[in-house]
Amino acid sequence: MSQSNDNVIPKYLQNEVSQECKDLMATLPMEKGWLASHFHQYQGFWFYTRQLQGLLSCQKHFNALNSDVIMVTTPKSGTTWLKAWTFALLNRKKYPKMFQNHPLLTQNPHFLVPFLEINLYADKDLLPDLNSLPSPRLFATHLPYVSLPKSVIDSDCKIVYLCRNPKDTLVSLWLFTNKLKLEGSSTNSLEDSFKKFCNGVSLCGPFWEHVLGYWKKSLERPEKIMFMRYEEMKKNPSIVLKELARFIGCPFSKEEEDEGVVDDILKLCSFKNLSNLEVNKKEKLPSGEENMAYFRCGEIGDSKHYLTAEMIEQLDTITEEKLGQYGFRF
Ligand code: PAP
Repeated sequence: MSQSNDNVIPKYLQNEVSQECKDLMATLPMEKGWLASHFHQYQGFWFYTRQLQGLLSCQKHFNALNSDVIMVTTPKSGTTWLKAWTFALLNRKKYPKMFQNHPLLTQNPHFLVPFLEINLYADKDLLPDLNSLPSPRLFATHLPYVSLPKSVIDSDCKIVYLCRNPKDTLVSLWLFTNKLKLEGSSTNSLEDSFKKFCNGVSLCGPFWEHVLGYWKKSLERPEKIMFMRYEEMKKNPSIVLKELARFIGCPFSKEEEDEGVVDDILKLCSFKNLSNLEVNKKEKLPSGEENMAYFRCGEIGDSKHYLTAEMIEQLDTITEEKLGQYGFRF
């Protein structure tokens, strides 16, 4: 059922959303978001208002080049870490002295690798000029496979997909959104967030469909999509980093390996190093989030300190039901 624009968009965003987007939103199912007041369901997935505006704009205007690298992540799966890894890999010739003048020492990875729909295409009146960016261009997105701009699918650009087990993803998302809430506003209870997550109503959720979309495509087109898991990055960092380097077309040479470049990148991008930098302790992103909100504990299984045994069982059951039949397990 169509609703009036007054109800489907928060008042303060009325001028920031195009008429086309407003008209579309009036036809979409809506829910209350975790942080934003409005969540819209489009192409089967949930987005906040500004993000949907950016999604429509990048679907229409973004032209992927064959040389582009597009990082896709489910929110809270290690995006910040993967951005750091990929940026460090692609720029290692430019900044050989990694611990002296590397941009990752003074800028947050989210600043160095922008999101398509959240940063570059978020302004309804302004399209980014991406032609002058050095090649290979590096972009990020949280979009599900069905919502990717057509040129990303049709071109030979590389897609690197990262996800994380749903228990840690949920807890990380719940704590993150509560942290970003304005002082004085009420926080989300774990019970409510858990229910929403299980029902698929989470940022770019349903989580399981997001994972499944890329899992299936990565099996069909392994040369196009590299499928990664946070847990593997934690357990076998140097193996995964080397695989990633090969996949995006900048494999490590024997000399580099002998010189310790793999270890240097891992050290530069480690939780310990990044979270202790002044920039990540004290500064904010242009969009207003404190950089430190992206670094909490960075461990596998920390969710067990928050979730009840019943919650864990329910999440495991949903995961097995939805993904097990496709040979996918966390
Ligand atoms: P985003 O989707 O909002 O960009 P994202 O970076 O994907 O967030 O997720 C943040 C998680 O990655 C946090 O997990 P936690 O809440 O369970 O602790 C954060 O701590 C973790 N993280 C950030 N940087 C690193 C890193 N260098 N190494 C390992 N984990 C990291």
